[in-house]
Amino acid sequence: MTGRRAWPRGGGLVLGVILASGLLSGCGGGGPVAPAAPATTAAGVGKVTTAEDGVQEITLQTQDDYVFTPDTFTVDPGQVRLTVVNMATQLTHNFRFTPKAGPEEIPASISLLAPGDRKTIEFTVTQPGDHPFECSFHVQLGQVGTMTVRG
Ligand SMILES: [Cu+2]
Repeated sequence: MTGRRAWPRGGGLVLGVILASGLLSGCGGGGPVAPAAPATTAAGVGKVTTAEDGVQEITLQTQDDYVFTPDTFTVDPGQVRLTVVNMATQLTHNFRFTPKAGPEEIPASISLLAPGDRKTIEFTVTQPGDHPFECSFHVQLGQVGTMTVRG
């Protein structure tokens, strides 16, 4: 229960790995989506770290498809600072916690994230469990994810 030491930021080697293996096996039909595979991963994407002020930080990436990278991550109860970077050249996305889907209401959201934008929100979580999130524009196309809060 003691405060944990702030981890140094950066270190930036991250997960090209999850991108390497096929993204969505269940993606039947394969619509004619933009050919741009997410060859570029923004720095710091995908890893939960603790900032110097003690707040947990996570950066997600979107691009010219309908996937959050990563689409799952885990935090401890407490404050979270979440950034979404949109590496797309075409698609605008957004970010919200799916209404009435998780164990608690998290009103923080990013209403619009144009190509090239990055935005950061902060919120506090108290309830352990799975907190589903989505891009409301593309939820029908499967652009969803899950933030797990540890018990
Ligand atoms: Cu989207």
